Amino acid sequence: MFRSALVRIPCRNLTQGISSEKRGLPDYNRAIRQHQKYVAALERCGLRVFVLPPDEGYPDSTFIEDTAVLTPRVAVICRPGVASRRGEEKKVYPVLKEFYSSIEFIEAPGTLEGGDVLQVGTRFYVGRSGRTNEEGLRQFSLILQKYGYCCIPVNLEKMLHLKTGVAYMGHDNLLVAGELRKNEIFAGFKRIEVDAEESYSANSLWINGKVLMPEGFAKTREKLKKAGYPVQEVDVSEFARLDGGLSCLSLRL
Ligand code: CIR
Repeated sequence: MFRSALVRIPCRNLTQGISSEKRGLPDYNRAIRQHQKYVAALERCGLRVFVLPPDEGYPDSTFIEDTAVLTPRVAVICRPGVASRRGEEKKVYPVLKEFYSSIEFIEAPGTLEGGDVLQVGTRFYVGRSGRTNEEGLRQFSLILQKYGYCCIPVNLEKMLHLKTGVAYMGHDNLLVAGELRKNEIFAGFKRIEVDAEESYSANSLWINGKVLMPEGFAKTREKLKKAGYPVQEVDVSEFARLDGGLSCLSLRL
């Protein structure tokens, strides 16, 4: 059961954010409107949403999920794998101190981004990606052990983050796309496979029995409805231009 979420309002410098594909620049005003609707959707899932102010020093700072990993027992402050984002995590720390008595840190030269971490009960699947390195994985694994959790690394070939292509939907159900669809690591789950042309929709969120998914992916929506999930769609087109999905826009706790 999630009770709260942290989000950060997009900054005007959003247009300078990192983008691997040529999807065009995000429109700031549209991004602000979409972000407000995203917050409202989280609230409809029963969450109290804490809204942090925009941070012009970090164009990608609205993708707050990458700065920390929140678990019921401990918060882990990440260390971003890309220089332009390093420091975002320091701005989140004082806020998390209000919620957590146990906070741990990923230290240099380790890197870990929250988008690479998928929690399933006491197991944490962690993407070995362009953003999360071996040392980050090693440190994170030790932290998890200390709190009675376990770490399962997942090799990524093309995806930015692990959760770019997989979401846990509860009840042993996984929504999976692309290179992760046939990954043996997820063999024990019931897999809801996302069609190649809708792969962006694998980054959905299961919150208190409801699913938030990006708008415009009819096949995935039908598959989720068929599996019995109440689905809410949210338009996040401006964040997709910067390789960001639904999950990256919040930290849930
Ligand atoms: C970045 O490249 O870091 C941002 N433009 C997008 C981050 C997306 N975060 C996520 O998937 N967890």
